[in-house]
Amino acid sequence: MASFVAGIVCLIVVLCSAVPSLATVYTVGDSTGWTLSYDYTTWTSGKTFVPGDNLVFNYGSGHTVDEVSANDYSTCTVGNSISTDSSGATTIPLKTAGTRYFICGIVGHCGSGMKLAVTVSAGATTTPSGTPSSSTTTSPAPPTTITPPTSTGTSIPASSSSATVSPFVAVLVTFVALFKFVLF
Ligand SMILES: [Cu+2]
Repeated sequence: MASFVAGIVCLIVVLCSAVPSLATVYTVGDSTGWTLSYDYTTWTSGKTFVPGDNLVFNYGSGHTVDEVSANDYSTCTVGNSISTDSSGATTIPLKTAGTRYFICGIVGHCGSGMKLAVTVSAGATTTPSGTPSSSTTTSPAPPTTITPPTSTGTSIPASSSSATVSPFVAVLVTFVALFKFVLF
C-alpha cells in the first residue's frame, strides 16, 4: 500500500509538472534590447518558443520593429513590412506555430544585425523553468497508467518524510489523486 501511495504521489508530481506553465515573455536581446550590432541568431539559439509566448522589443528612437516575409528577412528589404511599430516597446504575441521574421525598418540597420527570426514550435513541449536539472529525464507517462515509475533516480522528497505522514494524510492524498483521475 505504501508503494502504491508513493506511486500516486509520484504521478501527481508528474501531472502537476505537465500542466502548461504560464506563457513566457522573451525580451529580445535581453538587457541589450533591440539595437545595432547584436547577434539575434545567437540570442534565439537554445530557446524554445511555443504558442502563447510573447516577444518584447525594447529600443530607443531611430529604430522600428517590422514583421516581414522570409524573403524580405533574408534580403533585408524594407518597405514591404507586414506590420511596423516604432513605439520603443513592441510586444509581439506568438499565437501560432511557424516562423516569424522581424527586421528594423531603418535602411541599413537590418544589414547591421537588426534582424530576428523566431520559430514557434507546435508541440506543447515543457518549457524549462529555471532549473534544468529537475525535468531533464522525465518524459510524462500516460496519465492513466498507475505503474510505479521506473526511474528511481528522481527521488521524491516526500518519500523520505512519508514515515512520519499520518495515515489520514495518505488516504487524503489517495482521494485527491482519484479525484484528479476523474477530472482528467
Ligand atoms: Cu534600427
